[in-house]
Amino acid sequence: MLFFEIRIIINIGYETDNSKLVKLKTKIHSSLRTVEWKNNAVVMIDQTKLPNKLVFVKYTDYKDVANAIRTLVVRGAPAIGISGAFGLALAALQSKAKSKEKLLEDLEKARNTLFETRPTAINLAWGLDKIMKVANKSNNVTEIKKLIIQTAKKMAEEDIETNMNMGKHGAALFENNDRIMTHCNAGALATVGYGTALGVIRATKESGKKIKVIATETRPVMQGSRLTAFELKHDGIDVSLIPDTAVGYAMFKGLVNKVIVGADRILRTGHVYNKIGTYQVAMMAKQHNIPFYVAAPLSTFDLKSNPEDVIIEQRNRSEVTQIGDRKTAPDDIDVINPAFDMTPPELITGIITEVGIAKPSFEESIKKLFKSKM
Ligand code: RUB
Repeated sequence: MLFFEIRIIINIGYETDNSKLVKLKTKIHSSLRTVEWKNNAVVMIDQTKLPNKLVFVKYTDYKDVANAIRTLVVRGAPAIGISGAFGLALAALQSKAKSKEKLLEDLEKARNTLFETRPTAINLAWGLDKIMKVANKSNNVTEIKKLIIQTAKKMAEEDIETNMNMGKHGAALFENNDRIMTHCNAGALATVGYGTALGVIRATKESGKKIKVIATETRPVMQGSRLTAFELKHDGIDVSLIPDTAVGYAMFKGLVNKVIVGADRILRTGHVYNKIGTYQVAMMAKQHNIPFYVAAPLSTFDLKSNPEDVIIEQRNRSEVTQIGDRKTAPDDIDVINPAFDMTPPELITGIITEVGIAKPSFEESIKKLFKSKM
């Protein structure tokens, strides 16, 4: 596998240490990019190493990008959408094709390899299809290569802009002294930068309101403790970490008055697919009369599928039977390890997007949001 580990780059102000937690000198959303295109290579933060080490990996082979998506080096719906697009840009550069037809064949093969890595987040298909459309419309090999790279870079820049706009819309829903629960990581690390749900939290804080965040640890991959707690703490946002099993306790005790999460796929009916455990959080919020918001860009919407069409990714049993190298379950135990679940629309108060907020009934209001974009 082609990659370099970069331990210290002074000009963007971070440092890493093998034994201690990573300490950053500047804000994550303004100083770091989760994934970017640099000198004909894709550079990304290896999120499997956080919060102990900040390691940047650099790929020049699209197959390594596919592997990075599969193994959660990069994760989070918008981030894997952009990584897929950059993966295709690498595939175009790698291709030795002399004709447009042959190059399109090579790209189609790369598209399939990248697409098969993770089935639930629709953003991956969105990123890949957008690039394939550009390739199909271009005239020749040189033009395809140039336009694919240009488009993928533009998509990455637009991702940040989209998140900032989502933040502006969403911040209006939050008030001074709100106590906001979030699940998994829908932050700068799940996107190119700034974040979706955490983008709204950032924008709320930037608007001068005082807020407190309660982050769930998000078993079994711990995106909440490893990534959300890390991100918010480094950016100076007041955050407390709780075990997933303390969601009911925290709501019952009044430690939470609003919830916001991200999404991996949203159907036209307002069914939301997000990290496993989201459904439980939403149910518990309903029980305690706590508003439950979802923040996601329009690229996370799948207007064609019905709930029965959506594939829920099932992940490796070892995520559940061990912590690191230590076994935490009997050998040969049967394991069910879904990575996502579905939250039905009746549990959702509002869906925050870059063009506005969808409210029940979702089918009509989602339609309106898409119309306003055209
Ligand atoms: C990530 C996950 C996140 C959404 C956030 O799962 O479920 O909550 O992707 O997306 P994984 P967004 O870590 O397994 O990829 O940033 O669009 O809200």
